[in-house]
Amino acid sequence: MHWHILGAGAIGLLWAGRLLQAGHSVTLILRDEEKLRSYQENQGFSIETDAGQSHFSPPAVLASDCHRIDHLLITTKAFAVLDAYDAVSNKLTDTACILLLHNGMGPQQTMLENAPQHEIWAGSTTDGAYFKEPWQLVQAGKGETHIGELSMVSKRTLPADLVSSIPDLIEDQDIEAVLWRKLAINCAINPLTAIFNCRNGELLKYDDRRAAMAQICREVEQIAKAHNIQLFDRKLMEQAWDIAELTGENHSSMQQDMAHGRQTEIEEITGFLCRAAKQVGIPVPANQLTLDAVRGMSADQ
Ligand code: KPL
Repeated sequence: MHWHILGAGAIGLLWAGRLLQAGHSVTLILRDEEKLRSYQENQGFSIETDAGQSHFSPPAVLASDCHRIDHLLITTKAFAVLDAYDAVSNKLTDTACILLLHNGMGPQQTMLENAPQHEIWAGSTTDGAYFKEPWQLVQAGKGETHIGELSMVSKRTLPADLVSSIPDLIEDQDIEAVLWRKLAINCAINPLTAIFNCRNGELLKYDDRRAAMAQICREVEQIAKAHNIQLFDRKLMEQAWDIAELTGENHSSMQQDMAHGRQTEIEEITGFLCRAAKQVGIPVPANQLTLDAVRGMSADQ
C-alpha cells in the first residue's frame, strides 16, 4: 500500500518512518515551496530512538503535484485538517481510506459529513516526539495509538499494513469515546499550561491551578455524561493528575504553540467542549473562562 502523509510534524514523520521501515511506500505532501525546499536541502528526515538514528528520504510533493491517492494520513494541526483535505480531495480515489490523527474534536465530524463516500478512520495517540532541529526528530516515548472507523460505511478491519508497521496500535470500535477521553485530558491540561505559561507538572504545584483543573474536570465529566460518553473508570481529575505528573517536564502542545506565537488548537479542544455544553444546556464557566483567556492571549500576540 502507498500512503500519502499530509502534515510533516512530529507524528506525521514518526508514522512515515515506521511505514517505511516496515517496507511500505510513502509520499509526504508538504505545505508550500519553502517547506519542500528545506526538505530537499536536508535530503529527507531522521528519527532518533533508543536504538539509534535512522534516515529516511521518501518523495515529497506539493498537494497540487500529487496524483492518485488511495491511502491518506492527515496529521496536521486540528484547525488545518479541513483545508488540507480540500487541497487533495480531487486526487482521492472513490474508495480512498483516510486516517485522521490530531488533537481535539470537530474536524472528524465535519469530514464525515462532507466526505461520506470515503472510508474515514480517526485515532488518538500518546506517542511522544519532538524536533531537535528541523527534520531531526527524537522519539521521546513509546505510546499507544487507538484507531477506529468513523464512517461505519461497512464493518471494515484496520488496514493491514498499519497493523504490521505501527507498534501498539489498538483498534477501537467506539472511537468517539476514545476521542472524548483525549479531549477531556487536553481540556484539563493544555489551556491552563498556556495561560500560566508552565510545564504540565507545574499545574499540580499551586492551589489555584489545581482548583481550576478540578473545576474544569468536573464540568467535562458532566458534559460527557450528558452526551452518553463514558470517560474513565475513575475521576477525570485523578486521570489528568497522573498524566500531568507523568509528562511533568513536558510543555503541552498548546503552551508551545502560544509561546511561539502560533495558532493554538483551543477551538477544537475547549471550544468543542463549550459547544457540546451548549447543545445540552449545561453551563461550563471554568472551561468558558479558559477558552476566553486563550482566545484573548492569542489575539494580543
Ligand atoms: O496531549 C497533550 C498535549 O500536549 O497536547 C498532553 C497530554 C497534555 C501532554 O502534553
